[in-house]
Amino acid sequence: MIDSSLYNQLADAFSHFNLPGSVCSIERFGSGHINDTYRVTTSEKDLPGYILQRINERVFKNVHLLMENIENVTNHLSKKLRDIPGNISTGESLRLLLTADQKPYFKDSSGNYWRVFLFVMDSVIFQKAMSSEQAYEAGRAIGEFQYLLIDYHGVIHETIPGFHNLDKRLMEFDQAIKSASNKSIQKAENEVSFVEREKDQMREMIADLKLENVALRIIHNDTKLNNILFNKQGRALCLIDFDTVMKGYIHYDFGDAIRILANSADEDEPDIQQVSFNLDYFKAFSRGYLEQANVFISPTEKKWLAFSPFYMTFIIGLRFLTDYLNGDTYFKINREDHNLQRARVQFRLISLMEVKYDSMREVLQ
Ligand code: ADP
Ligand code: GN1
Ligand code: MG
Repeated sequence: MIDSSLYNQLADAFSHFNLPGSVCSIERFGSGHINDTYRVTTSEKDLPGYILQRINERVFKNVHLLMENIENVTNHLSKKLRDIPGNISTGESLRLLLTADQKPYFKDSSGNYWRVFLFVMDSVIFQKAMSSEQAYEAGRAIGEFQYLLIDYHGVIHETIPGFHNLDKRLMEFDQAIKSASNKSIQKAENEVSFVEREKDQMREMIADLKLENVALRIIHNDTKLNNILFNKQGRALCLIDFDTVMKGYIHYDFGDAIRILANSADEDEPDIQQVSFNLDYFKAFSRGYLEQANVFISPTEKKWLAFSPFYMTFIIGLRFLTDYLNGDTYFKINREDHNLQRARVQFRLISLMEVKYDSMREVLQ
């Protein structure tokens, strides 16, 4: 429930975007781990409503540069989708709305930053994949997103430095171990050992991509399933959550999507016996992705696709574990040990993927 003081704050922030009609409802929306997200409906019944977000400033230190990225990328995508005829795409893209004075965000008197997107009409999201068709659609949407940004030559700021950099994440982890309580270290004993055991083999992918001079591309960097909107017929409409659109290896997007899609359990399932790796969804996703990416992907990039889910699942598991040891300062949590449970699921998934690795490589050959 939203209390009246928060409601007034939200309604006030929203009013600075000068949108038609009067506000009918404001509700918390979605289950992102970072920003505070609300759905706003208005008296304009023909419009699908809006997404109002308070941007997480602890995570995004420079909101101005963050929003410059989002404005540039959303403009580029809309233009491309207008210019490219038919069948490649559903034609949808995330649309950022400007304030009355044409700014991409509003800063209120308490220093909170707000932004508004058009609610994508008739869109739905999923926390978990329900079918191979859906996995295929997710792959297609992510491949298309990367493809549409190939000819983006504008500025892209690094909104979170070293976002998927393993050395940086391991340094943060070492730091967290030093300052963590004995109790949390004890509880996380198995997970801490897992990191120590696996970390060296995780370095190989990036080392080879660097050695082979594989170019960085503009990618999404946070391709979990609930950052993809679908229509009610099951077709992927577009990607959302552009906060981390930055330069990176395409493997980050491929691997992160598999981390969620091919796991039959939730990202934070408390019973790790529920975790299993769905090779059919991996296959379907790969097919959808490569249908788009085949036009730009290089042989070296392709060689590492099958490994990328290991890398990304490890990096994100490591971040959950680090946050747990730090006392949960980064990801939103709903219960005690939530971040530890999230880390456990990731590490369990890695062990299950190890068994399927040969089949994963075969799929991509
Ligand atoms: P976070 O960074 O916290 O994950 P997101 O930008 O991903 O925030 O938004 C949270 C949720 O809000 C999404 O998972 C999705 O359900 C919903 N959402 C965000 N933008 C839109 C949009 N333009 N149209 C419809 N739903 C949206
Ligand atoms: C966060 O914002 P959201 O919930 O889409 C996080 C991702 C993690 C993900 C794990 C900016 O994504 O990096 O992979 O949680 N986003 C940021 O679920 O840190
Ligand atoms: Mg999100």
